[in-house]
Amino acid sequence: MLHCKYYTISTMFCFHKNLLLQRIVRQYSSSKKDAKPIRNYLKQNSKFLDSLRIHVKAGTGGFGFPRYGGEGGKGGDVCFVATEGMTLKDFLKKYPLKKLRAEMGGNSHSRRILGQIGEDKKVNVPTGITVYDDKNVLIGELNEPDSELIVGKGGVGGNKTNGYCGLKGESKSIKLELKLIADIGLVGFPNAGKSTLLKAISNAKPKIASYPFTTIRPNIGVMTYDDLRQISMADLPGLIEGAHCNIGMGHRFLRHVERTKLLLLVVDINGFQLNPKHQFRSCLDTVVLLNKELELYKEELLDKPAMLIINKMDTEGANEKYLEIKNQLEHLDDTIMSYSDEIKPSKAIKFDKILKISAKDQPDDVQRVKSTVRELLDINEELNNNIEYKSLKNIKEQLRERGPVLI
Ligand SMILES: Nc1nc2c(ncn2[C@@H]2O[C@H](COP(=O)(O)OP(=O)(O)O)[C@@H](O)[C@H]2O)c(=O)[nH]1
Ligand SMILES: [Mg+2]
Repeated sequence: MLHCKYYTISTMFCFHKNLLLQRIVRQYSSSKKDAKPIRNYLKQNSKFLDSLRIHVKAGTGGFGFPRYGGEGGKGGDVCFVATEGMTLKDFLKKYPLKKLRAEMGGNSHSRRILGQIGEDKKVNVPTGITVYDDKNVLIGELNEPDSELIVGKGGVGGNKTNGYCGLKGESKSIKLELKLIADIGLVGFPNAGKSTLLKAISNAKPKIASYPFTTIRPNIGVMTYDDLRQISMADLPGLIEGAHCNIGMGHRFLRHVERTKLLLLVVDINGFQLNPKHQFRSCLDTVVLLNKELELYKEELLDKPAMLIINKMDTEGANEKYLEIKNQLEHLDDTIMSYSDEIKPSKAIKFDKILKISAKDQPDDVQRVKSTVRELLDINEELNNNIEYKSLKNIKEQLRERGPVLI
């Protein structure tokens, strides 16, 4: 009887699920015949969008006028303008067809010898966008608000050199990748406790579980201090050994750390093993491997302010394990030398601070992290200001030396 009831409930559930899927498929295949319906549905309904492929077509140059040597107008460019507070979803809402085109240049004719220049298509995009062409070659980055980038060049107008036939504007498919802005980026292998820390320290509600890849999109949390200062922290998931060869989710999310001011590397004192088929890595190994993955993604990341968090110090034997590696962690330059070439980074990351904590159920430890990251951010801000101040002073002094002397 019970079995029968269970059977009915499960078939009903399957039936409803199928109905829902069919409805989604119908809805999205009728709007766009060749589209991938389910993927589109997920894309439009997921909260997070950090990459997008679109097509741009710049304007073709206008025809020249051979009889009078008239030149056609240049075709318009497609140009991105970085805009604060905008998301890729806003972009998609405005351009659902994902096609951008600029105007053609005007033709030259007897009453207007120089053809009119085609109007540029200026398009607002979120600040923090990197643009690649369809072969993944970098076209440019827009990291400053109001900065501009031409992503499709308009064709030259028709003139003597091209037989008075305007050249075609660039027409290509490009990829937009968004880098999030957060003050702090959490970097670590799965299961280290990044989501647990983020949840305990901030207002974020990430998924937590003892299996890899529970977080498949970056989560951002905001930490609020007693004086109401706010600092944001992003959990960048999915990094595993070999990510640089696109294993797992590759470096998909690592690009977000490029825009953070402080890297927070989180490792499990007990080490890490993705699954029984993979090699076990000790805590020290994971630090070296993270160092290597960061370097392989972008060497400059190693120069960012960084802090190391050794997590799960509440587990059995954690303290002994920590004491064993403490010295090696503090002298990472020497430590990496003993690693084989495929693991060894060419440069050791320099930690501004190493903290051992338990992210789970230890509010005091979490508070310690919270106050330390604030201190580190402040110190680095001050250092940067000092550098700017010093270089300004240098320039002023040089000017004074070379400048005109008043008599
Ligand atoms: N014992 C112990 N377990 C922890 C601690 N922090 C996280 N965990 C557990 O480790 C597992 C993975 O944590 P999670 O935060 O999802 O790791 P993430 O993959 O790095 O985001 C979960 O089962 C957590 O409950 C800790 O300080 N001590
Ligand atoms: Mg997680």
